[in-house]
Amino acid sequence: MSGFRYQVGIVGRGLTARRRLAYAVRALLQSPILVLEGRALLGRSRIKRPTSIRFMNDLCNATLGRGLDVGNRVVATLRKKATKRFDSTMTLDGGSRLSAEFISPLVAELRATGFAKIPQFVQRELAETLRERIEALEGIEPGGATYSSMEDWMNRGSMPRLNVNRAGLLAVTELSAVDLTPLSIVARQMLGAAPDLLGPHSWITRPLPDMTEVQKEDSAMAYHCDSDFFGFMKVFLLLTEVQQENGPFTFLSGSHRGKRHVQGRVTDATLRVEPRELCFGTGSPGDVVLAMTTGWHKATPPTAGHRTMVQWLFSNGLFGSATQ
Ligand SMILES: O=C(O)CCC(=O)C(=O)O
Repeated sequence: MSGFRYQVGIVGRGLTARRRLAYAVRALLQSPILVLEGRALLGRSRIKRPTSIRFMNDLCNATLGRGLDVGNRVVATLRKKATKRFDSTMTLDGGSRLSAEFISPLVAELRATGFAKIPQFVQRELAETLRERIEALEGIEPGGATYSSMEDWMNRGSMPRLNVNRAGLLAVTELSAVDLTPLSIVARQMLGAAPDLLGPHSWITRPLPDMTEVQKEDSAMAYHCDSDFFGFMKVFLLLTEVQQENGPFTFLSGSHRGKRHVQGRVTDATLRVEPRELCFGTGSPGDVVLAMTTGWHKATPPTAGHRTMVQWLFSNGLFGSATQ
């Protein structure tokens, strides 16, 4: 894959053949967890053992990501019945968001680049209401400091990211007005299986002068690849105007298909990405960004304003991350 120069750039971060072998051995030793967490694997319950995610990371590191792709196909086969049930309840409806004309181009774009946008998936008015409600909620910085609202964080906070309190978020009744059905059909096509829905989560990002590499890493503003589940797709709903200066979600086009690893986060210089290879989650309140975040991605460090988003995740089974 000649376009993936950045793979050369990351050699030397420790993923030598010997390190990969060590990850493979540890993954093998942990593999009984697949049976112990069989119900989660099939999407019938949440995981009970938090070490599941370590197994996923080890597998991903050992196989440069390919193990997740193979695992996804195996899980899809095991979940055939659930997928049949899902397919029988979803009827494509010509001319609407549930039509093949809406779904197919999105799936094609996601397969090719790992990234797609849907303008005005949610009406602007609803997005603005959601923003108002969410920015008034309590939140927590990656370091653990808590704030009563976005305004409080803006005045006293020390990090560029605030995670909105989940209990508060679940009480935002307007969120249930967001119909995710068309996105679940896209996810079904991308994952090859009936999707499980996780979320919502929400966070706010803002500029911080002289941000350190550690602050960037802790705030998802350094490149990384996710390995939450064998197969998954993330959905981001923009609630603010997001232009380049507001720190859009950034995705390295096509990197969901390439070799990758999950060992930590890397700087822009280490990854050696050309600007033309990047897709940006810019847009307006109500726009949706879809991304296969097994590929390289981050939030661009913002220089102006702030960005508020809601995220959902569609997974193939529930083995892996303990995320709600
Ligand atoms: O906030 C962002 O744009 C990045 C989010 C991210 O890295 C993730 O959801 O894995």
